[in-house]
Amino acid sequence: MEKLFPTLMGVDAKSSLTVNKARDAGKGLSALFENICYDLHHVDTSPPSSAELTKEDAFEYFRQMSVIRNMEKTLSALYKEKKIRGFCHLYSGQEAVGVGVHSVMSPEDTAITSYRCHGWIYLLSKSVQGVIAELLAGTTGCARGKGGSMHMYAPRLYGGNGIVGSHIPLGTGVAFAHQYKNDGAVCVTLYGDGAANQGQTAETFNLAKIKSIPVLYLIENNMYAMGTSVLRHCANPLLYTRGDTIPGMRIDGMDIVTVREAARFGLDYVRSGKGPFIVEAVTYRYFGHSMSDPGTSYRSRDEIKQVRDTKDPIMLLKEKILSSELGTEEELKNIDKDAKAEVDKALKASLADKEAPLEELVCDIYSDFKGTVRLPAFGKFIQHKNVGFSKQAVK
Ligand SMILES: Cc1ncc(C[n+]2csc(CCOP(=O)(O)OP(=O)(O)O)c2C)c(N)n1
Ligand SMILES: [Mg+2]
Repeated sequence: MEKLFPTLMGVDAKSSLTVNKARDAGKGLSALFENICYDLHHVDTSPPSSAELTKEDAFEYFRQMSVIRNMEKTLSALYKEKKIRGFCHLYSGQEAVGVGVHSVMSPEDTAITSYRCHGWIYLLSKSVQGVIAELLAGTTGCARGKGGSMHMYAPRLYGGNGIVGSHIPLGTGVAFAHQYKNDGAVCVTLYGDGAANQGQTAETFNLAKIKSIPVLYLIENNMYAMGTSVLRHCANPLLYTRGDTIPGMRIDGMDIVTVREAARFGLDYVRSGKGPFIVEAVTYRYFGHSMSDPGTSYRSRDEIKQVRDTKDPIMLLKEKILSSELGTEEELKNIDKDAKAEVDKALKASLADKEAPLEELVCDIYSDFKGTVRLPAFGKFIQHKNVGFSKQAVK
């Protein structure tokens, strides 16, 4: 681990930002952070080396990351109690990527990701119940209990996709629709280090570049594809260079200020009409690949502990807030307490939820279809309806 993280980062394993004391220039408290590091590939203008962080934003990022962390802890416990069946891929450790990227997306931008989607669903739906109830197969889940961990949806989020790499062309297609409609939006297409090796990724890059499609490829390089480390599965582990002529950058994905600035830079580039851009965020997953993987046969407990102790994204933001005096320990404790309460409330409501009736199996297959759908196993025709999200799944 000591070698893996810095090797991948190209920067020091410790968060290297310089912290300045917070001040109020009339618009509320904010602090300046300097020395943001990026590894660049075909990027011709320099991304910002410093960034201002307001107290309001810092607290909101801290809250969102705490909600996701607590939500995933709850899901892990539910899985162990056998209340969640099937797949369950947790996002813990990667929170700075989701929260940082989401914070700079425009309201009309879209996103698509792999099965490791719980954090992203929460960010775009603002509902913890939408995630927990989905895993418990309840109707207030974000796919009304029919999708489970891998097939979750939220407004402007096109899944939750189970086949590795399959959503990279899909996200590029969503972006192509933005271009076709000329609506100014970008599709943030997230994928893992393993998916970077899929053949369809290379094909998609070619089309995206040649057509200047407004897509931001956001690689969540958590260093492993199931049990295989990125240095073992990639002939070229510099994933941000693998778009060839597509510009890219690699960043510390555990540092939310860096993630936010990189995503903002990438989104601006894409929005200006220049075509696709790649951001590789180097991050880490704390749990195994899925809940059925203990996650310790191909990496040591020491490695996980070392990341938790030195690179945890929530801890790094907390340190920034405290050392810049943007906030106090007490304030952060209260935010975390509220985050836990939000998750507990969603858990209670989700446990009280019910499964959808059989007829709902054929709902929401089409966007607008008034006919019937045959359910072969039951030998019946059932009226197709659009039911959509429950009000608890989207806030
Ligand atoms: C086409 C395909 N091949 C193999 C699998 C089995 N599989 C599921 S996840 C995974 C690893 C993907 O790793 P990565 O892209 O790094 O994402 P992460 O799980 O680390 O978020 C594999 C090989 C699959 N789902 N789809
Ligand atoms: Mg991975």
